[in-house]
Amino acid sequence: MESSSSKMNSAPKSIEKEEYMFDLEPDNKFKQILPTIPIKKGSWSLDFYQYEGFWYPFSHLPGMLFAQEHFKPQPNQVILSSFPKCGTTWLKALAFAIMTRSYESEPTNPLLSRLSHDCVPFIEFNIRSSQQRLSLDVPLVSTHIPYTSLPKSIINSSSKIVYLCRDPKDVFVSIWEFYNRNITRLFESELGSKLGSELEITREKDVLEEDVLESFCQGLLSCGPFWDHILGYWRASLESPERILFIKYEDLTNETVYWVKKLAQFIGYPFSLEEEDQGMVQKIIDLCSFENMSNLEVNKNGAVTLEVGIKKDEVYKYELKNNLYFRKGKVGDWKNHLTPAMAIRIDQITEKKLSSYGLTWNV
Ligand code: PAP
Repeated sequence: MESSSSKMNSAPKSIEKEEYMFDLEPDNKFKQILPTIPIKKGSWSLDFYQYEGFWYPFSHLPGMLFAQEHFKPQPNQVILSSFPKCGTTWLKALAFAIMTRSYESEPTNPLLSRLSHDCVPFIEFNIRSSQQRLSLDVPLVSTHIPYTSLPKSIINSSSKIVYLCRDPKDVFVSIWEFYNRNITRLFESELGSKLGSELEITREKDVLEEDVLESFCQGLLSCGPFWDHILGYWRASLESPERILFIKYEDLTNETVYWVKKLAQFIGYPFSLEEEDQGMVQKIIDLCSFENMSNLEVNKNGAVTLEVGIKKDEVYKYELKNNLYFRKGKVGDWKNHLTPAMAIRIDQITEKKLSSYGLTWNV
Protein backbone atom coordinates (compact mmCIF):
# COMPACT_ATOMS: atom_id res chain seq x y z
CA MET A 1 0.00 0.00 0.00
CA GLU A 2 1.20 3.47 -0.84
CA SER A 3 2.08 5.39 2.26
CA SER A 4 0.79 8.91 2.79
CA SER A 5 4.41 10.03 2.92
CA SER A 6 4.91 9.44 -0.77
CA LYS A 7 2.14 11.80 -1.82
CA MET A 8 3.41 15.00 -0.34
CA ASN A 9 4.35 17.20 -3.27
CA SER A 10 2.13 20.15 -2.46
CA ALA A 11 2.67 20.11 1.27
CA PRO A 12 4.77 22.55 3.26
CA LYS A 13 8.19 21.38 4.35
CA SER A 14 7.37 18.97 7.08
CA ILE A 15 7.90 15.40 8.07
CA GLU A 16 8.04 12.65 5.51
CA LYS A 17 7.61 9.86 7.94
CA GLU A 18 7.39 9.39 11.62
CA GLU A 19 10.51 7.94 13.18
CA TYR A 20 10.91 6.17 16.44
CA MET A 21 14.46 5.23 17.24
CA PHE A 22 15.27 3.06 20.19
CA ASP A 23 18.71 4.57 20.27
CA LEU A 24 20.71 2.65 22.84
CA GLU A 25 24.03 4.41 22.28
CA PRO A 26 26.03 4.84 25.51
CA ASP A 27 26.07 8.64 25.48
CA ASN A 28 22.36 8.77 25.21
CA LYS A 29 20.51 10.26 28.19
CA PHE A 30 17.93 7.54 27.76
CA LYS A 31 20.48 4.83 28.34
CA GLN A 32 21.68 6.65 31.46
CA ILE A 33 18.29 7.02 33.09
CA LEU A 34 16.85 3.67 31.98
CA PRO A 35 18.23 1.61 34.88
CA THR A 36 17.02 4.17 37.41
CA ILE A 37 13.37 4.52 36.50
CA PRO A 38 10.38 2.42 37.60
CA ILE A 39 8.92 -0.05 35.10
CA LYS A 40 5.46 -1.61 35.34
CA LYS A 41 3.29 -3.80 33.16
CA GLY A 42 0.36 -1.83 31.81
CA SER A 43 -2.23 -1.95 29.06
CA TRP A 44 -1.94 -4.90 26.66
CA SER A 45 0.83 -6.32 28.88
CA LEU A 46 3.28 -3.76 27.59
CA ASP A 47 5.99 -2.38 29.83
CA PHE A 48 5.65 1.25 30.85
CA TYR A 49 8.47 3.44 32.12
CA GLN A 50 7.86 6.19 34.65
CA TYR A 51 9.58 9.48 34.02
CA GLU A 52 8.85 12.72 35.85
CA GLY A 53 5.63 11.26 37.24
CA PHE A 54 4.18 9.98 33.94
CA TRP A 55 4.27 6.59 32.21
CA TYR A 56 5.55 5.95 28.69
CA PRO A 57 6.08 2.94 26.47
CA PHE A 58 9.73 2.24 25.74
CA SER A 59 9.41 3.69 22.25
CA HIS A 60 8.33 7.17 23.41
CA LEU A 61 11.04 7.96 25.92
CA PRO A 62 14.11 8.58 23.74
CA GLY A 63 12.25 11.07 21.54
CA MET A 64 10.78 12.81 24.52
CA LEU A 65 14.15 13.20 26.21
CA PHE A 66 15.64 14.43 22.98
CA ALA A 67 12.87 17.01 22.58
CA GLN A 68 13.37 18.15 26.18
CA GLU A 69 17.03 18.85 25.46
CA HIS A 70 17.01 20.05 21.89
CA PHE A 71 13.64 21.43 20.86
CA LYS A 72 13.52 25.21 20.46
CA PRO A 73 10.24 26.79 19.42
CA GLN A 74 10.45 29.19 16.51
CA PRO A 75 9.06 32.68 16.99
CA ASN A 76 5.25 32.60 16.83
CA GLN A 77 5.19 28.83 16.71
CA VAL A 78 2.05 27.42 18.30
CA ILE A 79 2.17 24.17 20.27
CA LEU A 80 -0.90 21.92 19.97
CA SER A 81 -0.99 19.65 22.98
CA SER A 82 -3.23 16.83 24.12
CA PHE A 83 -3.43 13.51 25.88
CA PRO A 84 -3.67 10.75 23.22
CA LYS A 85 -7.15 10.19 21.75
CA CYS A 86 -8.56 13.54 22.83
CA GLY A 87 -9.01 14.74 19.23
CA THR A 88 -5.45 15.68 18.23
CA THR A 89 -6.10 14.81 14.58
CA TRP A 90 -9.04 17.24 14.50
CA LEU A 91 -7.27 20.07 16.33
CA LYS A 92 -4.28 19.80 14.01
CA ALA A 93 -6.53 19.97 10.96
CA LEU A 94 -8.40 23.02 12.27
CA ALA A 95 -5.29 24.97 13.29
CA PHE A 96 -3.52 24.10 10.03
CA ALA A 97 -6.54 25.09 7.95
CA ILE A 98 -6.90 28.38 9.86
CA MET A 99 -3.26 29.29 9.36
CA THR A 100 -3.13 28.37 5.69
CA ARG A 101 -6.54 29.68 4.61
CA SER A 102 -5.22 32.70 2.73
CA TYR A 103 -2.94 30.76 0.41
CA GLU A 104 -4.32 27.24 0.22
CA SER A 105 -7.21 26.91 -2.15
CA GLU A 106 -9.42 23.84 -1.75
CA PRO A 107 -7.86 21.74 -4.54
CA THR A 108 -4.28 22.14 -3.29
CA ASN A 109 -4.88 22.10 0.43
CA PRO A 110 -2.42 19.60 1.96
CA LEU A 111 -5.17 18.43 4.32
CA LEU A 112 -6.86 16.81 1.32
CA SER A 113 -3.87 14.64 0.53
CA ARG A 114 -2.21 14.13 3.90
CA LEU A 115 -3.26 13.02 7.34
CA SER A 116 -3.18 16.08 9.62
CA HIS A 117 -0.42 14.35 11.65
CA ASP A 118 1.68 14.67 8.48
CA CYS A 119 0.98 18.42 8.35
CA VAL A 120 1.78 19.16 11.99
CA PRO A 121 4.70 17.13 13.38
CA PHE A 122 5.06 15.89 16.93
CA ILE A 123 8.13 17.37 18.61
CA GLU A 124 8.87 14.11 20.44
CA PHE A 125 8.57 11.77 17.47
CA ASN A 126 10.09 13.69 14.60
CA ILE A 127 12.74 16.03 15.90
CA ARG A 128 15.29 13.33 16.63
CA SER A 129 16.31 12.33 13.17
CA SER A 130 16.36 15.68 11.47
CA GLN A 131 16.04 19.15 12.89
CA GLN A 132 15.37 20.33 9.37
CA ARG A 133 11.99 18.72 9.36
CA LEU A 134 10.79 21.24 11.87
CA SER A 135 11.53 24.21 9.64
CA LEU A 136 7.93 24.42 8.61
CA ASP A 137 6.21 27.04 6.58
CA VAL A 138 3.31 26.73 8.96
CA PRO A 139 4.30 27.59 12.55
CA LEU A 140 2.63 24.62 14.22
CA VAL A 141 3.98 21.66 16.17
CA SER A 142 2.25 19.21 18.45
CA THR A 143 2.98 17.12 21.48
CA HIS A 144 1.52 14.62 23.94
CA ILE A 145 4.17 15.55 26.56
CA PRO A 146 2.66 16.53 29.94
CA TYR A 147 2.96 20.20 30.89
CA THR A 148 5.52 19.65 33.63
CA SER A 149 7.79 17.69 31.28
CA LEU A 150 7.61 20.09 28.34
CA PRO A 151 10.98 21.31 27.09
CA LYS A 152 12.04 24.31 29.20
CA SER A 153 12.47 26.17 25.92
CA ILE A 154 8.69 26.06 25.53
CA ILE A 155 7.84 26.89 29.14
CA ASN A 156 10.23 29.86 29.10
CA SER A 157 9.12 31.13 25.70
CA SER A 158 6.11 33.20 24.76
CA SER A 159 4.88 30.38 22.49
CA LYS A 160 1.18 29.85 22.71
CA ILE A 161 -0.15 26.43 23.66
CA VAL A 162 -3.56 25.04 22.71
CA TYR A 163 -4.60 22.07 24.83
CA LEU A 164 -7.46 19.79 23.83
CA CYS A 165 -8.98 17.46 26.40
CA ARG A 166 -11.95 15.11 26.45
CA ASP A 167 -14.24 13.13 28.74
CA PRO A 168 -11.99 10.32 30.02
CA LYS A 169 -14.69 7.72 29.38
CA ASP A 170 -14.63 8.51 25.67
CA VAL A 171 -10.83 8.69 25.76
CA PHE A 172 -10.67 5.23 27.28
CA VAL A 173 -13.01 3.77 24.65
CA SER A 174 -11.07 5.47 21.86
CA ILE A 175 -7.76 4.06 23.19
CA TRP A 176 -9.26 0.60 23.60
CA GLU A 177 -10.57 0.56 20.04
CA PHE A 178 -7.37 2.05 18.56
CA TYR A 179 -5.06 -0.46 20.18
CA ASN A 180 -7.30 -3.42 19.51
CA ARG A 181 -7.29 -2.59 15.82
CA ASN A 182 -3.62 -1.69 15.66
CA ILE A 183 -1.79 -3.90 18.08
CA THR A 184 -2.74 -7.20 16.50
CA ARG A 185 -1.25 -6.00 13.21
CA LEU A 186 1.84 -4.72 14.98
CA PHE A 187 2.55 -8.01 16.72
CA GLU A 188 2.01 -9.93 13.50
CA SER A 189 4.51 -7.75 11.63
CA GLU A 190 8.24 -8.33 11.27
CA LEU A 191 8.77 -5.48 13.71
CA GLY A 192 6.45 -7.13 16.21
CA SER A 193 8.32 -10.41 16.19
CA LYS A 194 11.61 -8.53 16.49
CA LEU A 195 10.31 -6.58 19.48
CA GLY A 196 9.31 -9.89 20.98
CA SER A 197 12.67 -11.57 20.52
CA GLU A 198 15.03 -8.62 21.16
CA LEU A 199 13.20 -6.70 23.83
CA GLU A 200 11.01 -9.41 25.25
CA ILE A 201 7.91 -7.36 24.58
CA THR A 202 5.08 -9.82 24.32
CA ARG A 203 1.40 -9.59 23.90
CA GLU A 204 -1.01 -11.73 25.79
CA LYS A 205 -3.96 -12.98 23.82
CA ASP A 206 -7.54 -12.12 24.78
CA VAL A 207 -6.82 -8.90 26.61
CA LEU A 208 -9.86 -7.95 28.69
CA GLU A 209 -11.39 -4.50 28.58
CA GLU A 210 -11.61 -4.56 32.41
CA ASP A 211 -7.85 -5.13 32.68
CA VAL A 212 -7.08 -2.28 30.31
CA LEU A 213 -9.46 -0.08 32.29
CA GLU A 214 -7.48 -0.96 35.40
CA SER A 215 -4.28 0.16 33.67
CA PHE A 216 -6.03 3.34 32.47
CA CYS A 217 -7.17 4.14 36.02
CA GLN A 218 -3.66 3.56 37.34
CA GLY A 219 -2.24 5.75 34.61
CA LEU A 220 -0.30 2.89 33.03
CA LEU A 221 -0.53 3.95 29.43
CA SER A 222 1.22 6.39 27.17
CA CYS A 223 1.56 9.78 28.97
CA GLY A 224 -0.70 8.62 31.82
CA PRO A 225 -2.18 9.26 34.27
CA PHE A 226 -4.77 10.99 32.09
CA TRP A 227 -6.05 13.13 34.99
CA ASP A 228 -2.59 14.45 35.93
CA HIS A 229 -1.92 15.30 32.29
CA ILE A 230 -5.10 17.36 32.11
CA LEU A 231 -4.53 18.99 35.45
CA GLY A 232 -1.05 20.21 34.52
CA TYR A 233 -2.33 22.11 31.49
CA TRP A 234 -5.55 23.21 33.21
CA ARG A 235 -3.71 24.85 36.09
CA ALA A 236 -1.19 26.43 33.75
CA SER A 237 -4.05 27.79 31.62
CA LEU A 238 -5.65 29.35 34.71
CA GLU A 239 -2.34 30.99 35.59
CA SER A 240 -1.57 32.15 32.04
CA PRO A 241 -4.81 32.28 30.03
CA GLU A 242 -3.17 34.56 27.47
CA ARG A 243 -0.62 31.82 26.71
CA ILE A 244 -2.59 28.58 27.09
CA LEU A 245 -6.00 27.97 25.55
CA PHE A 246 -7.79 25.00 27.10
CA ILE A 247 -10.53 23.41 24.97
CA LYS A 248 -12.82 20.47 25.61
CA TYR A 249 -13.59 18.13 22.70
CA GLU A 250 -17.25 18.26 23.76
CA ASP A 251 -17.35 22.07 23.52
CA LEU A 252 -15.59 21.99 20.16
CA THR A 253 -18.25 19.53 18.98
CA ASN A 254 -21.26 21.39 20.36
CA GLU A 255 -20.17 25.00 19.76
CA THR A 256 -17.82 24.56 16.85
CA VAL A 257 -18.20 28.05 15.34
CA TYR A 258 -17.49 29.78 18.64
CA TRP A 259 -14.41 27.67 19.40
CA VAL A 260 -12.97 27.81 15.90
CA LYS A 261 -13.19 31.60 15.97
CA LYS A 262 -11.64 31.64 19.43
CA LEU A 263 -8.87 29.29 18.29
CA ALA A 264 -8.11 31.50 15.27
CA GLN A 265 -8.00 34.62 17.44
CA PHE A 266 -5.80 32.93 20.05
CA ILE A 267 -3.19 31.65 17.60
CA GLY A 268 -2.96 35.04 15.94
CA TYR A 269 -4.97 34.39 12.77
CA PRO A 270 -8.38 35.99 13.57
CA PHE A 271 -11.13 35.97 10.96
CA SER A 272 -11.91 39.38 9.47
CA LEU A 273 -15.52 40.48 9.18
CA GLU A 274 -15.20 40.11 5.45
CA GLU A 275 -14.04 36.50 5.85
CA GLU A 276 -16.90 35.79 8.20
CA ASP A 277 -19.38 37.28 5.70
CA GLN A 278 -17.86 35.05 3.01
CA GLY A 279 -18.47 31.96 5.15
CA MET A 280 -14.79 31.20 5.77
CA VAL A 281 -15.37 29.90 9.30
CA GLN A 282 -17.92 27.36 8.12
CA LYS A 283 -15.69 26.40 5.19
CA ILE A 284 -12.89 25.47 7.57
CA ILE A 285 -15.26 23.60 9.87
CA ASP A 286 -16.61 21.62 6.91
CA LEU A 287 -13.13 20.87 5.58
CA CYS A 288 -12.02 19.50 8.97
CA SER A 289 -15.25 17.73 9.89
CA PHE A 290 -15.12 14.07 10.78
CA GLU A 291 -17.37 13.25 7.82
CA ASN A 292 -15.13 15.03 5.33
CA MET A 293 -11.77 14.00 6.75
CA SER A 294 -12.67 10.35 7.30
CA ASN A 295 -13.91 10.01 3.72
CA LEU A 296 -10.79 11.38 2.06
CA GLU A 297 -8.84 8.79 0.12
CA VAL A 298 -5.65 9.48 2.09
CA ASN A 299 -7.43 8.95 5.40
CA LYS A 300 -9.32 5.87 4.23
CA ASN A 301 -6.47 4.02 2.57
CA GLY A 302 -3.22 5.83 3.39
CA ALA A 303 -0.73 4.93 6.07
CA VAL A 304 2.09 6.54 7.99
CA THR A 305 5.30 4.60 7.65
CA LEU A 306 6.99 4.36 11.01
CA GLU A 307 10.66 3.53 11.03
CA VAL A 308 11.55 1.86 14.27
CA GLY A 309 15.19 1.20 15.01
CA ILE A 310 15.75 -1.69 17.39
CA LYS A 311 19.45 -1.07 17.18
CA LYS A 312 21.38 1.64 15.40
CA ASP A 313 21.68 -0.25 12.11
CA GLU A 314 18.55 -2.30 12.40
CA VAL A 315 15.50 -0.35 11.33
CA TYR A 316 12.07 -1.84 10.64
CA LYS A 317 9.23 -0.26 8.78
CA TYR A 318 5.73 -0.48 10.07
CA GLU A 319 2.65 0.99 8.43
CA LEU A 320 0.21 2.66 10.76
CA LYS A 321 -3.05 3.00 8.86
CA ASN A 322 -4.50 6.51 8.69
CA ASN A 323 -8.04 5.22 9.14
CA LEU A 324 -7.15 4.26 12.71
CA TYR A 325 -7.37 7.95 13.58
CA PHE A 326 -11.00 8.12 12.43
CA ARG A 327 -13.41 5.88 14.27
CA LYS A 328 -16.70 7.60 15.20
CA GLY A 329 -15.80 11.10 16.33
CA LYS A 330 -18.78 11.28 18.67
CA VAL A 331 -19.37 12.65 22.15
CA GLY A 332 -20.64 10.04 24.61
CA ASP A 333 -19.86 6.90 22.61
CA TRP A 334 -18.72 5.36 25.92
CA LYS A 335 -22.41 4.61 26.59
CA ASN A 336 -22.21 1.96 23.85
CA HIS A 337 -19.15 0.31 25.38
CA LEU A 338 -18.80 0.68 29.13
CA THR A 339 -20.85 -1.02 31.82
CA PRO A 340 -22.34 1.36 34.42
CA ALA A 341 -19.74 0.13 36.91
CA MET A 342 -16.87 0.96 34.55
CA ALA A 343 -18.27 4.43 33.88
CA ILE A 344 -18.74 5.08 37.60
CA ARG A 345 -15.15 4.00 38.27
CA ILE A 346 -13.79 6.56 35.80
CA ASP A 347 -16.21 9.28 36.95
CA GLN A 348 -15.17 8.80 40.57
CA ILE A 349 -11.52 9.40 39.71
CA THR A 350 -12.45 12.45 37.67
CA GLU A 351 -14.52 13.78 40.56
CA LYS A 352 -11.75 13.15 43.06
CA LYS A 353 -8.89 14.51 40.98
CA LEU A 354 -10.43 17.30 38.93
CA SER A 355 -13.72 18.63 40.30
CA SER A 356 -12.12 20.76 43.02
CA TYR A 357 -10.26 22.52 40.20
CA GLY A 358 -13.54 23.23 38.40
CA LEU A 359 -13.16 20.56 35.72
CA THR A 360 -16.18 18.31 35.14
CA TRP A 361 -17.98 16.51 32.33
CA ASN A 362 -21.73 16.01 32.11
CA VAL A 363 -22.03 13.60 29.21
P1 PAP B 1 -4.00 10.59 18.57
O1 PAP B 1 -3.85 11.11 19.96
O2 PAP B 1 -3.52 9.20 18.40
O3 PAP B 1 -3.49 11.54 17.56
P2 PAP B 1 -6.64 11.63 18.38
O4 PAP B 1 -6.78 12.28 17.06
O5 PAP B 1 -6.38 12.51 19.55
O6 PAP B 1 -5.57 10.48 18.31
O7 PAP B 1 -7.96 10.84 18.74
C1 PAP B 1 -8.70 10.11 17.82
C2 PAP B 1 -10.14 10.44 18.13
O8 PAP B 1 -10.51 11.67 17.49
C3 PAP B 1 -11.08 9.39 17.56
O9 PAP B 1 -12.18 9.35 18.46
P3 PAP B 1 -13.15 8.09 18.58
O10 PAP B 1 -12.31 6.88 18.74
O11 PAP B 1 -13.99 8.37 19.80
O12 PAP B 1 -13.96 8.08 17.34
C4 PAP B 1 -11.42 9.98 16.22
O13 PAP B 1 -12.59 9.44 15.64
C5 PAP B 1 -11.59 11.44 16.60
N1 PAP B 1 -11.47 12.32 15.43
C6 PAP B 1 -10.56 12.26 14.43
N2 PAP B 1 -10.80 13.23 13.54
C7 PAP B 1 -11.87 13.92 13.97
C8 PAP B 1 -12.61 15.02 13.45
N3 PAP B 1 -12.27 15.60 12.30
N4 PAP B 1 -13.66 15.47 14.16
C9 PAP B 1 -14.03 14.89 15.32
N5 PAP B 1 -13.38 13.84 15.86
C10 PAP B 1 -12.31 13.35 15.19
